[in-house]
Amino acid sequence: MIRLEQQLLAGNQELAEENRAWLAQRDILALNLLSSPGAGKTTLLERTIRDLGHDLTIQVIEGDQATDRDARRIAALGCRAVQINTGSGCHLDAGMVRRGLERLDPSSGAVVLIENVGNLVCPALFDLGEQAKVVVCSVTKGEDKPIKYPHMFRAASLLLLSKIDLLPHVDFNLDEFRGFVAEVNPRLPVMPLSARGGEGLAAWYGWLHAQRTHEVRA
Ligand SMILES: Nc1nc2c(ncn2[C@@H]2O[C@H](COP(=O)(O)OP(=O)(O)O)[C@@H](O)[C@H]2O)c(=O)[nH]1
Ligand SMILES: [Mg+2]
Repeated sequence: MIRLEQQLLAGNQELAEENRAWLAQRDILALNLLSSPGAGKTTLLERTIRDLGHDLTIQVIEGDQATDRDARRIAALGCRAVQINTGSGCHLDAGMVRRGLERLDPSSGAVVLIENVGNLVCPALFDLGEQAKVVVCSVTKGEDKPIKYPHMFRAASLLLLSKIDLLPHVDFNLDEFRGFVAEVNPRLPVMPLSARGGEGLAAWYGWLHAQRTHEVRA
């Protein structure tokens, strides 16, 4: 079992490096968005496209086990999007993303946002060739997810704490959450935000622009 898993991950890593080179040649920034189901990834993508779409060419790869609902939500904004369905699979892998990129055919200089299958476990293991993993955690899910699913929080470069407009209505202790994050990954920045009300979005947009600049210079 362990050898099979090692072979699988080594094969994925090779494809991920090919994706990374392919993206770099085209000067494309790709980010991998991860969360449990329903944390608000697609809503955040919609809002980001509405707010930054005039400035950045944003294109999207959507991953779900079934349906093209999310890709249709993105396409409704006039943004290019492709849906990947994983069937019984619980994560996107680099081969799926390569085929997704071929279908998407992103423009040079674009930002490709990849919404992974909703799952805090398996997607952490699979490099897709992205520049960075962004984990989204919602205030409705409790403070303890970072210590329960530490691999995801160690693999991520940024944590977006979503739905903070709901803080007055849920039992969620922000200080305790920050403490749990620091326990598993002290270098992980935490940005609380609401895609609904707009609070905190400026920090996320600033981070996105900084990644873009870094990618261009790299
Ligand atoms: N109150 C509130 N609800 C949100 C926010 N973002 C998303 N939602 C809701 O959360 C649910 C799941 O959102 P969705 O974007 O589909 O999550 P995904 O599965 O991570 O893509 C939907 O009912 C959204 O309307 C937010 O900032 N505030
Ligand atoms: Mg979604």
